[in-house]
Formats: sequence, structure tokens, C-alpha cells
Amino acid sequence: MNFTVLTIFPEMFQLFRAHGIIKRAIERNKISVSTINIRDFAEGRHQVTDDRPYGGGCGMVMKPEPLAGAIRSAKKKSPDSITIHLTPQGRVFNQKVAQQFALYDGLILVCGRYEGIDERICQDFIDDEISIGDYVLTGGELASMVLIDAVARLIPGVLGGVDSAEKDSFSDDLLEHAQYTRPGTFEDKNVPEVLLSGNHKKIEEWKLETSLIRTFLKRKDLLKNRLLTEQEIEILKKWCLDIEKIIHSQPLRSTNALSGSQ
Ligand code: 6GU
Repeated sequence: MNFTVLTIFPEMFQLFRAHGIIKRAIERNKISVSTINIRDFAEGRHQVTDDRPYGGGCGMVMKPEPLAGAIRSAKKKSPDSITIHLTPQGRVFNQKVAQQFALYDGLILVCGRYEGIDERICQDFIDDEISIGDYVLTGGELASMVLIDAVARLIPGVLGGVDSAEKDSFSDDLLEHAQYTRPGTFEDKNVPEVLLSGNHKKIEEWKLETSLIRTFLKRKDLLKNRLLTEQEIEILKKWCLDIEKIIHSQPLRSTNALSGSQ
């Protein structure tokens, strides 16, 4: 997978490339992360990349000619890529979108700054528009890094374990189970006994149940999306029974008291 980032701040990507899994993936030729400086395609002594908006208004707009030059150059180097504009107006990025992007040979990521980029570029040079959430950043560079990071780890061979990416939170609408490492006791708190038991069936059941509990408590919306397995339905039914037992063990009281009016 070739990621080509078009930006006026290519230096921002130096640290991103130089650490951790992204660094290792580049070294192993699983991905490439290159930058094209949009300013290199700007004319004149000052190589200006922005200008005042037609019709007035505050802020500046990125000029079309340098962007067009930079995108054409990127497409020449990576012809099977799609071109994505990072903008708060795009569709919101998530794990499913990351999985779709991971299937392409290359992604050309256009990072806007200021009030945005000239509309004619959006219409004629851009295949997709992506936002990373409902808030406004000062430019698309950080959003690009988020997108590259999420997509890169889905490329075969980028992560260590064979199935590390499949077991992720979100890839199946279930949050991950709780994790523990040594020591067995930390500040009077113990690791759950089942994890020390060596009973793999029990351990897998515990993992599924804690995944379900976490998803239920933290992200009920995900659970509603999910087609539950029979085992998961059994776990949910068991909770219902446990909760009913607690309710029924309460002393009888008037309907008023139960509805909380007094
Ligand atoms: Cl992709 N760009 C900017 N400037 N702000 C954002 C964004 C992108 N996604 C969320 N906010």
C-alpha cells in the first residue's frame, strides 16, 4: 500500500514515519508513506499556495493550480491510487471505511489548510472526502495520520500476530475484553482467578462475557448493530435472570415506592 500525502507541512510526517509499527511496516516494504510538498507546485518567487476567497469572507483558500500540479504528480507515481480529501465536510471515518481503503493499491491524501481548498479541485480531482469526527482541526495532516495508521495496520504482514487485526474492538461491533499482565497482585488488586486457571474453555468464556459487559456498559449502540451468536444470547439471558433474581429478592412494597414517586 502506497500512501502519498499532499501537504504544505511535509515535516509533520517525519516523526510519524520513524516509530513503532508504521516504521517497521515501511522497513519491511509492506507500506510506503511519502509526502509531496504542495508548495513545490506553486508559481512565483514566494510560491504562494493560498489566496483570498471570491465573494469575501474571512480566512484564506488554497489555490487550485498548486493542488492540481501536486495531485497530477502523485497520480503519475501511483496510478492505481484513489484521491481522498481530508475535510470536516467528508463522511465520517470508521473501521469499516478503513477496511475498504485497505483494499486499494494506494491512497493519495490531500491535506487542506485554512478555510479549505478551491471547489474546482474538489469536483474534478477528488474521489472521496473523509472527516475523522465532528470537530474542526487546523488542517488535514493529523487526520491523514489517523487514516494512515488505521489502514496500515489492516495490511497483511503489518501487525505481528496472524489475527491481531481481526480481534480488534469494532471489527465485529464488540469491544475488547479486559487485559492484565504481571504482577498478579497490584496495589491489593488481583488478576481474575480464571485467567490463572489454565482452563482455556473457561478463559474464552470469560473473555466473551467481559467483552459483552464492556460493550453493554460503554457502547450500547454497537451491540444493537450486532448479529449475536447463540452463546452471546445465552450470556445475555443469564444476566436477565440474575437481575430478575435480585429484583425478586427485594421485600414487597407499594407501586408508588417502586415507581420512585416517594
Ligand atoms: Cl479531515 N480536517 C479538518 N481540518 N478538520 C477535521 C477533519 C479533517 N476531521 C475532523 N475535523
